[in-house]
Amino acid sequence: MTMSAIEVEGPDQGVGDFVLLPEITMDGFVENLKLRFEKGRVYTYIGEVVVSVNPYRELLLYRPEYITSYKGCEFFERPPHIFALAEAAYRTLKQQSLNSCIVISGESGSGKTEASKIILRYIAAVTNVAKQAEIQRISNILIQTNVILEAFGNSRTNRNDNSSRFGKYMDLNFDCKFDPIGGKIQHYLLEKSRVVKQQLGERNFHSFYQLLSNKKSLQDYGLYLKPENYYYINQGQCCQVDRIDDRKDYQQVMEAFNIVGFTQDEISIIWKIIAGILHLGNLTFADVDGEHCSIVRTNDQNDPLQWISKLLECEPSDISSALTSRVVAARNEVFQTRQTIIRAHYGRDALSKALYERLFEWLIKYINKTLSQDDSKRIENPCIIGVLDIYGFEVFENNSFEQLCINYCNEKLQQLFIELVLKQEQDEYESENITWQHIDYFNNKIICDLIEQPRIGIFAYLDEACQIVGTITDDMFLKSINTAFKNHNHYSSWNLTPGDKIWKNIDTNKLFLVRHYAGDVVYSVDGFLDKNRDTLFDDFKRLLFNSRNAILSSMWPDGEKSITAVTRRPLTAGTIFRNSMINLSNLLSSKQPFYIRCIKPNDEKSPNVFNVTRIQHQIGYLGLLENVRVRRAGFCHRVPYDRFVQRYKIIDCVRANLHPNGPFNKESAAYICIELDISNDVVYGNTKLFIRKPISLFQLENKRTEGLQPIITMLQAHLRSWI
Ligand code: AD9
Ligand code: MG
Repeated sequence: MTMSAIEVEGPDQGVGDFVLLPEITMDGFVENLKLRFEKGRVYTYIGEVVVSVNPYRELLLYRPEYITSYKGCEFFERPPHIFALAEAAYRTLKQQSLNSCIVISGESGSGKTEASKIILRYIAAVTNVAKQAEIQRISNILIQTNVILEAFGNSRTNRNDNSSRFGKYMDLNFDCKFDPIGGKIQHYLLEKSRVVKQQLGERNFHSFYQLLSNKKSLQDYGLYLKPENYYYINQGQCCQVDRIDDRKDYQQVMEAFNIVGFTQDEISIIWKIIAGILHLGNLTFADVDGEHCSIVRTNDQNDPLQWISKLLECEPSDISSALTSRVVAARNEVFQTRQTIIRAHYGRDALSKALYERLFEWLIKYINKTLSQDDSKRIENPCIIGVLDIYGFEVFENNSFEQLCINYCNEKLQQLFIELVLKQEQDEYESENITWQHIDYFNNKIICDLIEQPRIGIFAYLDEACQIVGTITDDMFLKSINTAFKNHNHYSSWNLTPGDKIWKNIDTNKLFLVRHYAGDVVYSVDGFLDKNRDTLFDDFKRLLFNSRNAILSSMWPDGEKSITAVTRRPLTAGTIFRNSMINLSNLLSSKQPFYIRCIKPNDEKSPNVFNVTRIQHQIGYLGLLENVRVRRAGFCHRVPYDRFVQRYKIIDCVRANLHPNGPFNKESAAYICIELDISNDVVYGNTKLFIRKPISLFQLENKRTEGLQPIITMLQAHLRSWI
């Protein structure tokens, strides 16, 4: 393949930028997207925003020759591609010394995580010029960290076989020569409830199945049963998934551990914790007298308690008492209370979730240490490209606290998109001294407020319920928000139809609905208070801090404190998440943003289905039509003078007003516009030329193609002779 074959994008491929559509209608938008999707052109621009449709098949678009072809190019000089956006972010850093961020949004399964990996690979490849060894090390670690984090933070859901169950923001740091020198990963709310519970058709985190696929080591972990026999991974009834090769993935994770630099001891305890959790799931309790319970022992090679003790390096008696009793301190007195069987099961699940969460946090901390800059060469203010890959908007049969957080997070990103895209346009028109006309579109701030506002948002009501001493229940919390938001346009209590108390196997007395920007979601309030409080009994913290395994013990430093020490009430999960989202918004708005808007073409994960209704819905809620309109409201295209003249000089060179070597300035641009008779449709800004109507851009492009046609024909003939 030659470069020319990569560059050529003919008229039958649809328009590469939606602003070039003759009319902005939903039908026209969808038709163009479909045409391009069918031709394997999954990227299309709206100005500098990349719209990406998940191809659900391997495309040849990411091969090294493509990387070379986009390297050093301006956004509009090549057919639309995610590489062009990565290049633009990198060039912003190099040419304008501005930190940039790439925000990838779209619903679950639309291709965000894949996009983030493609970007990472591109940046690793184009920056890999000098200082090979160190750059290679950093790039490699960055790429390998994804393998590890996906194994431990992703899972199969009913929407996506590899769904991110945590949010990830990655800072890539560059030195003054713009070579990568390190990075940092920030994570957001891991969906830890999945460790103990999965809906039908869904799996636990990949790591569990990967461990079980490695038959060689199962004896070391006492994992003699078939995967279907472990309670923590069998509830979804889909331990095996056609499109997932757990065994191969296990090998890759092991390789990644080695590349990132984990020691044998560290790798060993990671898998021991995973195995320990599997055993915990199979540990059951027997009722003693209605108030007390004891652990059921099997006295065979599968006895869970024996294996938990061996793997976590804790005494069986300590594990047993942490699970079946509670040590409480009151007025400097310490006493032990016994747990009921229900409380013991609850405690077991809480312990498993916490073990997994702490392991995940430890992995991130470890990776960050490896990615951090070498102290001897530390740069105070490195240049940064941030990449945000977060869980997409999702609606399941049963939606709980986690879905509210995930969907709220998507609301925040949508709001940021609205503010930044609008702001950018305004700023640009202002700095270029141009007047423009405002376009209205739906602002989802009202939904963000509904959820996040201090004192009067859903999270605030939830916190209030959690703080009340005494037995306040999920239902009471529901009542309070039903009253508070009864007149809110984006909230509704679930209206019961008499005789229809059960809906999709969910108790309808526990439901509320939020009208999100991307659609209505019915949440079940069941477990909200518990998940928000997120308390973990000190007994477990002490148990694991006292593990003989130093690495595991280091994950539980808070287990060291004395039983009688008074601690402040920790922040709730909802408040921590809300604060982290507000910080994330501020962080992103302090950088030059680049957007990728991902679209899921169908729910069957098929490369051949273009579901128009589903796609229209996504175009609608992502605000893409409005995006095009805003982009075209004033001007459909803007370009620095030098770039404009470079691209279109061929039009005027024929008349020899312009010399091929410039000058590439405002005057030369004016020559071209006069030549094409589009002067009335352009405005000359301080540094850029602004074009009002797409037709003028068409004209420019057509004339350019006419000028280039002889060259393209020659190249194509050359290519044919090659093949
Ligand atoms: V979620 O919000 O984490 O549930 P994502 O991240 O938006 O979701 P993901 O990137 O995981 O979706 O993509 C889903 C699947 O689509 C992948 O596992 C691939 O099988 C497929 N995919 C996505 N993008 C591409 C691509 N550029 N080329 C080929 C792709 N396949
Ligand atoms: Mg993802």
